Amino acid sequence: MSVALTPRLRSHWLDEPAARFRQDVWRGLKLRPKQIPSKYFYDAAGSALFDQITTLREYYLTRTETSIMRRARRAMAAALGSNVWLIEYGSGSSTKTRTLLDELDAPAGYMPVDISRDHLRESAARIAADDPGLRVIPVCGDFTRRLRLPAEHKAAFRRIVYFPGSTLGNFTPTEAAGLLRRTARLVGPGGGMLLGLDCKKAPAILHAAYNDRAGITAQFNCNVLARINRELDADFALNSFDHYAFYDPARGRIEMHLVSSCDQAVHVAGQPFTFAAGEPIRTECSYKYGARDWRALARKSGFRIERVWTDRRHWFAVIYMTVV
Ligand code: SAH
Ligand code: AVI
Repeated sequence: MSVALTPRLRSHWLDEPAARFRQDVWRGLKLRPKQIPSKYFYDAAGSALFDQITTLREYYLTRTETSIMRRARRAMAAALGSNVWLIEYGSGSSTKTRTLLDELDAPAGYMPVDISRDHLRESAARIAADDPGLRVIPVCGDFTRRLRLPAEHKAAFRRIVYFPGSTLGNFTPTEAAGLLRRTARLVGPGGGMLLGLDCKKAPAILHAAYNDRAGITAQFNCNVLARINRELDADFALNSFDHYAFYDPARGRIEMHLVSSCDQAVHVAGQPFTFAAGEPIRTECSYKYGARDWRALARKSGFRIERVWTDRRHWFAVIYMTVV
């Protein structure tokens, strides 16, 4: 369905049906360990909480990536070239994109893709208002599914997928390779991808980033249960699940859980689920990358790495790759 927001802002809403949300939650709560897909964090409240996380002292990711983007913006724009369509996965507030768009030579258009409908609507409207000459086509949908993107980008000289924030880290290595292979097909020969990835580093720094003192990450984590209560007629007792996040150096990933503090039963859309005291629901994995990991990923998915920009401490990397 297409909805006109402003005369220039034609939007595509490929909404996730409530039935799929219910199926995914039912299926996940039957697994051992129980799981909820991390994409369900992002309703309006979840996106607002994520934006708060990006400002936390402990959450160095956004600050570090932003500084890389600011410092390297000219070199990035030169590498991407003129007249490109910029397609962004998981665009959120599109803050870092602004830096890139301001520097690009005559971009053909900007297509932010995000699952969080209201947040996307506001961010896209802001970008369009800031740059009245830019064609902006927001697409609300799940980029892990076979999205049929609006055809406008096909006429462009070159397509670039921008995927910042280390959101790729929220997928297993197999899922990440699949997503990148589909991206290579989408942008085609001559197309490219600009990918932001959080790097492996001292476990204590990673641990602190997902266990902030103000408890905002805990609120972000618990919001998924509040969302399930709101949208799926469920009865999670929110104060009987505790935020628990840790870094597993062997797997190179943060795991985020909600741990039941007592024996209890919960109903989700009429289905009962039991929890033992101490039983976790895994809500997110956040993989951290080293140079060897991203080289292997690019090789497997049909991309050639052209440039890598990083910060002084090598905490975060922004990688430009083109289709081989
Ligand atoms: N790119 C922003 C936001 C990162 S948060 C930044 O770097 O700060 C992750 C974003 O991806 C959220 O806006 C969330 O709504 C979106 N997202 C997560 N999984 C998604 C999926 N499967 N399909 C589409 N959007 C998704
Ligand atoms: C969006 N994504 C990369 C964030 C991350 O760091 O994995 C989500 C997040 N989870 C907890 N804090 C932030």
